[in-house]
Amino acid sequence: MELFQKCQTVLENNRRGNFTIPSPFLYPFQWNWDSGLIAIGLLHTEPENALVELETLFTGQWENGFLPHIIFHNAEKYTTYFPSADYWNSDVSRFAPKALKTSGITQPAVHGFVLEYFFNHGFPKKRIAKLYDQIVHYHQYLYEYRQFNKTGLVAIWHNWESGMDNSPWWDSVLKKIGPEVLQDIKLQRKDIHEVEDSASTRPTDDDYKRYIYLVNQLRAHNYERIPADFPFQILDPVFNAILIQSNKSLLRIGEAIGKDTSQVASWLEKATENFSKIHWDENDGLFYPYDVLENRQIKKHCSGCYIPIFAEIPDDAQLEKMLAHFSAAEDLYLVPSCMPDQSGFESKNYWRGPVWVNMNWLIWQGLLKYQRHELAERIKAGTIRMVEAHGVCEYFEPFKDASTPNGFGGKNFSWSAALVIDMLKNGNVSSG
Ligand code: 9WN
Repeated sequence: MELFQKCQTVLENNRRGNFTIPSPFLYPFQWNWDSGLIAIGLLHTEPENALVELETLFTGQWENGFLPHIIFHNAEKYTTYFPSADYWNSDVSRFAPKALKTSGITQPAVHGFVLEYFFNHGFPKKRIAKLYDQIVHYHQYLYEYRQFNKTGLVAIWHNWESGMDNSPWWDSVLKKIGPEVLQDIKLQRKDIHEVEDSASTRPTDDDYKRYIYLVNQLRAHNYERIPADFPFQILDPVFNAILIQSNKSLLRIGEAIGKDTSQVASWLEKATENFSKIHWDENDGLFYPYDVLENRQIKKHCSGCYIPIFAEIPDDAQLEKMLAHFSAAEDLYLVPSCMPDQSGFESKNYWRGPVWVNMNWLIWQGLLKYQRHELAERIKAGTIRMVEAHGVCEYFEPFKDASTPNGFGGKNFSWSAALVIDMLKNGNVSSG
């Protein structure tokens, strides 16, 4: 079967009525940034469902604007995921929807820039305007609850909020959560039974204990405010760059459909003024996360360092320095989630080394905006080659000469399918 057709079939099979699951068994519910990215692929193949995908996601929005990272549609039917809807128990929040169960943390705010694709596609103004208001409300939540010192940059409170769950970026932060507060969760984990070779491709039990500790703490605070010493408070350049790009899109859409855009404009102004001050490291020529409690950057070379390119944040000099890192990486599929020379790198383990299609798509799109066609093409061609050779997997080993199977994690993974579709179509979403 041709790759395009294969990807289309993955999306069709993962559809559950009015939304798409990321992957059967492993992720049987609706995930936040997955849905945004999936919608980009659906725009090429079944545009109405792209719009419905986001509309369905926003049925899980809380009254204070918060947008959960999982919406547990049909929670009672699917038991292959931990932590379950009951474990999250969103009912502890006075803001959570009554009719739907959700998680209590969020994920990168991709929805604004996805809405611009919808707008350009020519969907009905009324539906665009409704989503516009919902997305602005979500951003209002982020600035009200998560903004760091009026910088226009927002903090994440859980590594799952980054979407890059066990990235070596979070090692030093999670390590500070001491063993005395951790509970054993080995028997509750489901993910390790859903993938092959989970010991070398999924987070460890020690990692998971800490993820669950953070969930327990956030739940104890009704998923509202955190205490000043809450251990995970990070400004993530991926989360903040994506938020900036979404605000840029909201500004353009808002102006076109007659909304008051002053609030969005002021978020954008502050964030663009402060982004490099917080995240840029001139010596290394990379953007890094910033640990709020430690008051320092987390200097590790990961694919996330490049996502600001997507939001056109680097100036020309910064971009030159960043891209110089790629010239010595001929033996690799770009862009490893963590570079092989970094401590903590593992070639098959999830966000600790493997290449992810969503990160490649974001960097590819960014490079095109800077007219860096050669490198953009190298990343796109490598991505397509990986998926063609190893299947529509969740993540891929970066070494080109690896002898073992190179695709890992969830099989028939939706955003890999959706974003390869967009790459095959060269990002040209046809207008409606
Ligand atoms: C926790 C669904 C999600 C993605 C994340 C990815 C993985 C979940 C998990 O799957 O995380 O949210 O259980 O491992 O890391 O980016 O949104 O595809």
